[in-house]
Formats: sequence, C-alpha cells, structure tokens
Amino acid sequence: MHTAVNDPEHGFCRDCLTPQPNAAPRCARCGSPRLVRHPELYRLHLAHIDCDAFYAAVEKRDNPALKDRPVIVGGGKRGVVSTACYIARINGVRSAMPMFKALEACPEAVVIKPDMEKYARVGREVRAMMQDLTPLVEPISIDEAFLDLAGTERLHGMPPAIVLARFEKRLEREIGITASVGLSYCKFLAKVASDFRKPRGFSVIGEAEAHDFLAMQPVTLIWGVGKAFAATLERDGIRTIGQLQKMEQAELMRRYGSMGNRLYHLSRGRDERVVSADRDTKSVSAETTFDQDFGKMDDLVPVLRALSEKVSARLKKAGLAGRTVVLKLKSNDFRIRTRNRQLEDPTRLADRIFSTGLELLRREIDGTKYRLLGIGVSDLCDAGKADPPDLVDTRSHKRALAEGAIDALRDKFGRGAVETGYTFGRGHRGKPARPGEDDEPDVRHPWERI
Ligand code: DCP
Ligand code: MG
Repeated sequence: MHTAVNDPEHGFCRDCLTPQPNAAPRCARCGSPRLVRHPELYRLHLAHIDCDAFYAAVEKRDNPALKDRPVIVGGGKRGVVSTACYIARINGVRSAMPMFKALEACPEAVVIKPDMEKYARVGREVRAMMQDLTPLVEPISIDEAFLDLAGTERLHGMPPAIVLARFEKRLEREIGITASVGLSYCKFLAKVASDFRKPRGFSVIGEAEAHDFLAMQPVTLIWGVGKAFAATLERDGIRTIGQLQKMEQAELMRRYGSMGNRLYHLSRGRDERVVSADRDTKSVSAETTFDQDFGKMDDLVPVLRALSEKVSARLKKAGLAGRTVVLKLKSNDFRIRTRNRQLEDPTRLADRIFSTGLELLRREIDGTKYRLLGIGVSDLCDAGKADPPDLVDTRSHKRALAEGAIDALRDKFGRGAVETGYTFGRGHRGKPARPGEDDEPDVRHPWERI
C-alpha cells in the first residue's frame, strides 16, 4: 500500500507531515530536522499522549508575556508545586516540591495559583480532539490518554503515526499547548515512549527492539514498581529489567506474589491490556489484606489513615475529587461490608477522607474480625469543585496546608519518610501481606488494570 516514498526507514516530517524520499537528516520539502523514522513506523497503532507541563502550558497560552519565563503553578492551599514549565525544570523545580524550595532553586520564577476549572475545561477540549482520531480513547488523567488507532487508516487516509503527528500540530495551533506522543504495540511501552523525549516528543518503540531496549532500563520503569518495591528488589540484587528477563516466572511469583507475575510479563515487553473507551474512572480506592485478622480500632485506624493518603494522592494526580466516601471491610468469614457517606462538597484531601472513613469504621467495631480494609471515594468530579476554601474551617485549612508539605516530603524521600500520628510506629500493620497487594482498588483506574 505504501509507495517507496512511504518507506518507514525514511519516515516523515513532523512539521509538514510529508513522507521522506530518502534518509537525509532534514525534510526534503521544508528542511525541518524533526523527522520520525522507525522500521515499524507504519505498522504500530497503540499510542499514549501526554500534554507537556500541562497547567503551566495553559497559563503561558493565556499570558504570552510568560512565554520565555520560568513558570510554576502551585501554592494555594497545598503550598506545593503542581507543575513547572520546562524552563523552571532546568533550574531543578519539580512537581510536588514545597514552594519555598522551588523558589530557592528558581527565584525568578513566576508563581501562578492553580485554576482547576480552567485546566479541566482545556483537558476536555484535548480529549474531544483525541476522539476525532479514534473512538478508542482511554483517558488516564486530566492531560493524558491511551488511543488505539487500529483500523483508522482508511478513514484518515494515512497511517496512525502520521495521524498522531497531525494531532500534535493541531493541538499546538488550536488549543495552544504541546504534547508528547509514544507509539508502540502495547500500553506499557506506549506510555514509556511518550515520556522519552518530552516536551514535544514523538517516540516509537517497536516489537523487535522491545526486549533489548527494556534490558537496559531500571526496574522503576515498570508500572507498580515504586520506591519501596524498588528497594525490595535492590535488596535482592535486582536493579535492571534485564535481570528480571533472566528469571523464571515461578521464581518471580514465589518471591513477589501477583507483582512477580507482572514483573515477568512486563519485563519481556508483554502487555495484553487493551484500550477501552467506555471505562471512565467511577471511583478511586485502595485496600489492604492483612497478614492476620484485626477487630480493634487501634489496629485498623493506622491502616485507614495510610489508605486514605493513598487515595488522596491518586485523586490529586488525576485532577479528580469525590463526593461520597466508601468504606469496605471483609470479615474473616469472607463477608463484605460496604458503608458510605455523602459529603457536603467533593474532596480530595486525605484528612477528610480519613475522618469520614473513621466515623463509618467506628460503627463496625462489634467484635467482628476483619481480614481486609478498604477506603475510597465515588461520585467523582473535577478537582476544581473540591474543598471550597470558604467552607473549609480554619482547622481543616491548616491540615490541608500540612498535607501539602507531607505530600512533598513523601515525593522526595518515599512514602515511609513521614508518618502521621495515626500511622507512626505501625508500619508493620499497615503493610500489605505481599508487595503489589496493597493497592488493588475496587473499581480500578484503567492504567492500573493489568
Ligand atoms: N499535577 C499535580 N500534582 C502532581 C503531579 C501533577 O497537581 N504531583 C497536575 C499538574 C500537571 C498535571 O497534573 O500539569 C498533569 O500531570 P503530569 O504528570 O502529566 O505533569 P505535566 O503535564 O505538568 O508535565 P509533563 O510534561 O512531565 O507531563
Ligand atoms: Mg503531562
């Protein structure tokens, strides 16, 4: 179907979208050096798109005087950086950093308070534009989604790779922000690819190279391998994905349970998850199965606290908030109890999720022993509507500030760095029975289904 000019080894130009007649370093038509070449370029159809420095990009669009200046979006209630533009990042500013540290690193930065409603609106516009490419768009957070473009070549009159490059151009022209695209054969590597050459990136990871590419990468590239689990692997002498590739499936499962299975498949570039459009996140939750059964507040409260923080962190990352708090308990005879309470206003704060969960939990302390505890929020909405300051009393406002500082510390030093009064010294109880089992939400975020 492709003529010689469509040779994937010659690729096409990301600026004028023209397929190239040869392997020259610049576009034969417009002279741009932004060429994409890859042996599997015209075969791959699974993409991950992630907007660059999303909140900051929207602010720069709305105030062109900021274009060449370092911009930090954040502050407000949480007192931390939500995001920073790439100029500020060169100076060391990062998401979730306390604002005072960010300003130490980059004193000349312009700080802008987040306008969540605006970002949610732009996020919806970006999503609508994605849906013009294919009905198979699976949103992951406010500024990113997976897209499956299989079977769309006839519709568009061009292969998925060029459709995606055209999308990047359209996003820049019509919305005024930039994004990075990852193109691959599976979700795992499409996401890895989109992160590869940010901002304005376009990276391709093909099936033939996946194994060798992964071999050189650190284990933290694998979804679900956070700081704590990476430390466990490190203790076992495992640092690279290449080391995992040499291990037997049974051995990995024996050592790491369900997570071992995930490590086995993903390390080999095997990820069968499909892009599913119909599954907007309905709730965000986290749960833990204990090593032994618990029936007392003393034992359950620290776990509830830790899980509330996890749920809150996920909501913040996804730009979401929820109006209903749901508590889940499984008794030692495997009966499930769920209890819920609707809040006045949607929240994304760990403190409010926790205190509501605590009220629900108190009523369930009746001598029953529980093997599982979970907490979550449903009735989700954009974070812009959450925790209105005029309704948040002074005490909880202070707690919200403290919460921002704790988020920042954890981001820097890992989850164990800060323990609240409720979790302090209880790490052994809050911990899951096996890695990877601590955070299986009821209705999972699409990216987390594996
Ligand atoms: N966000 C936040 N707090 C965090 C991380 C992110 O409030 N700890 C918000 C601000 C981001 C948006 O979510 O703009 C999207 O998150 P990303 O992780 O995609 O980060 P960016 O889009 O800002 O940057 P990148 O270019 O790395 O994607
Ligand atoms: Mg982004």
